[in-house]
Amino acid sequence: MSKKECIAMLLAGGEGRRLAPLTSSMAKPAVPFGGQYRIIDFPLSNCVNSNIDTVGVLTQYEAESLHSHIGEGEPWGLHTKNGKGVTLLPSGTEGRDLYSGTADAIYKNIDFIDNQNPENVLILSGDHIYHMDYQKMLEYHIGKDAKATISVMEVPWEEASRFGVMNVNEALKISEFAEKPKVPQSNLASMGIYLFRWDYLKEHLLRDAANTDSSHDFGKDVIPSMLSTNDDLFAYRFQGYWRDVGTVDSLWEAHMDLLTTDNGWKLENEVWPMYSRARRTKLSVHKSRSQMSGADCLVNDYCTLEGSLQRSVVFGGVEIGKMSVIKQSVVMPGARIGRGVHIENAIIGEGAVIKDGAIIKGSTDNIVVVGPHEIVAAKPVIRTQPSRLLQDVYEKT
Ligand code: ADQ
Ligand code: ADP
Repeated sequence: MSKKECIAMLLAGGEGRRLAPLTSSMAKPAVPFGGQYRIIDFPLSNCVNSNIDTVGVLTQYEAESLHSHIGEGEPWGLHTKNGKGVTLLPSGTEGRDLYSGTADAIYKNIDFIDNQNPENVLILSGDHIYHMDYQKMLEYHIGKDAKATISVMEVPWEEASRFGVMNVNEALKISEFAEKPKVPQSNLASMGIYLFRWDYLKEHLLRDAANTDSSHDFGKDVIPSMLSTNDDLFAYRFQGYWRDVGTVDSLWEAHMDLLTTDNGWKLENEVWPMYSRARRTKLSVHKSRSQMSGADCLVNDYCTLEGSLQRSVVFGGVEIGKMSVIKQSVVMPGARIGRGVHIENAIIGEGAVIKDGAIIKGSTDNIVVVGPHEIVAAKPVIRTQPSRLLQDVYEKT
């Protein structure tokens, strides 16, 4: 096969424990986002808009939830043909053993990558909300003659310990890197988006695989090993909105970010279209939006809304009964909310059923989650803790 300039490998196999119970039956990248998408639609749409036509998706945990969403890649125009398009690469099949870490997942797909014959490989995460032109990063990477380029952003100091952080010189060459340090010495954070020259990465993956002390993770093992010989790794400063939605609070905050224009972030825009597989949600008549406080809410057309909404995001197929009040919350596809329900600072999972009169109340620093298909009892119950700690209070479907 002729040489390709760049292909993408999308890591989508992590368990997403910190998003529990939303990830009880689906992989983190399959979690709904933004009224009509799934998280993985972001990196996939970015690939399409950046003219990256070959994408491998590495799945492991609850792989089926992603396989059914991605299918043959038609919604993204990434049909698998002539060696292009999207290819699902589940662990545990076709000679691939279970992936033990992010670098191991790529290592176990060396043959796939070799068959594509790429000059560069872009490694992406399946749990980020952002619009990014990867071609610009590629131009930068080539311009710097870098062996590897890591996309970076400054993050608030108090959050820096959640990320890989680094020190760079004036030319943005990386001198030090620490994965999730307890006491960070820098707030320049890795976005977990890496661009490598393939021959260089392959050599390091082989070396890492042979190292029995390694956890086979990019941030913990491979990047530090590359820097130990002072190789040319560069930071690429990304300008724009980006959020890692790996935790319940960050997922909720990223939804609230959709409801304001202050941050310059516009999910729907003509320059950077979003693609997704349309769900065949039950088409229900949209009865009334009169009680909805306009710009403060994002509401999918295919829902029945009889209660009132404030600063909330509502997906397709949702039903909200009379006299119900939903504030600062996210209601995922197909959730059914009865009458006289009060929901505040919460995420209601896909297909959950909230019976008449229930009260679900979190706070902005303690978002309550109702898991997918969970039933919250008719009797009024006040939830002030995440459901993952109080699941026994409820009936499960
Ligand atoms: P984390 O976000 O903690 O840190 P990690 O949990 O390693 O990253 O997951 C990255 C991606 O890989 C996720 O999309 C996950 O689903 C997937 N993944 C995890 N394990 C996998 C496996 N075994 N097989 C396939 N896919 C897998 C990383 C970096 C930090 C950086 C942050 C930015 O390590 O340095 O700051 O991303 O969010
Ligand atoms: P969370 O941190 O919410 O549990 P992640 O998917 O980010 O979710 O995974 C947590 C940690 O476990 C990460 O460091 C990741 O690399 C690791 N991990 C995820 N899946 C696997 C796996 N199948 N095998 C080994 N480690 C994994």
